[in-house]
Amino acid sequence: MEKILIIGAGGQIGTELVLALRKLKGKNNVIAADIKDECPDILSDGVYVQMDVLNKEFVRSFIIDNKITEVYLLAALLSATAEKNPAFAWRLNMEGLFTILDLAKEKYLKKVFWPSSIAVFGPSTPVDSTPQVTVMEPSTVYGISKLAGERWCEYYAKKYNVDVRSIRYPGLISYTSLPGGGTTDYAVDIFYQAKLGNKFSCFLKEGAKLPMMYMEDAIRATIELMSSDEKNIKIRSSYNLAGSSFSPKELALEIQKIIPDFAIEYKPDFRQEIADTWPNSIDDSSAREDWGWKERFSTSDIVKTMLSNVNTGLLIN
Ligand code: AKB
Repeated sequence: MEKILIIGAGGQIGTELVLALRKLKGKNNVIAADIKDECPDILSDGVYVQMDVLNKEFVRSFIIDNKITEVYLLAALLSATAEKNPAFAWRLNMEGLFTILDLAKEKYLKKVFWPSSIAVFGPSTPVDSTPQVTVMEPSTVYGISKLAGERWCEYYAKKYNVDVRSIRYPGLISYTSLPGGGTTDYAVDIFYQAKLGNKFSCFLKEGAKLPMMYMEDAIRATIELMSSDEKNIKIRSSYNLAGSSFSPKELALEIQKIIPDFAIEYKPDFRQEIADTWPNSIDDSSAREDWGWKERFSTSDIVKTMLSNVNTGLLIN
């Protein structure tokens, strides 16, 4: 029987992954863990544990004592926050990964999911249809930690037969919980401001085109990757994954099809420098061939779904 632990369950991906996995595997088989003392209301139908991923002894004993078989390790600092606190970002993004990979190496865990990001690419990477295997010279702390993590995942898989699986997530767009600390977060904030009837001040330039994906697609991809037969998983660093790609201007034009008065201004800050080093679009043919990935949400689907579902009350809580 699978017993799943999701670390970083209160974040943008974690929240939706817990909900989806509880639906699929039963709520008693999916434990949510996060640094926050209080369980987020939305996850209160199942077990919640306060967990600091840097408390190695606690993480180890929790996993061993509760006979956890599968871990999704989502706790991390994202690109913009990591630039403000590089030493802590490196520690947080790497140490937790080693704790979990070691537990898998010692056979306490059967399977591990660890998220990578398009941030592994850098200014010398080809920007259009970025291939799975290409030049990777990330220039952000977050990107460096994700690239190092990818190399370690592959190393543990090859040397110690650890079943670790990973996706290089693009910017993720969702309405259930707010993102925090990312360069792609503008593409979520924009919907709240549009819904409130406010002019949106964008921290990226109008032409900053980046790979993006609707959360439902990202969660489905994660679950499909994790449930695919082990023999299909040929890449143990991390899979490229594409949904749609758009710039702030293209997104604003899509929103204006539904809210014609929507206004946007561009005030690029330090996050534009991060975006400048990331691809415009991603070639995800390996994920398609190996485990059958196919996205469902186009940019216009994302816009329609977000505008009908964002709850501006979330901004206050
Ligand atoms: C970020 O912007 O830092 C993240 C990412 C692309 O990994 N959303």
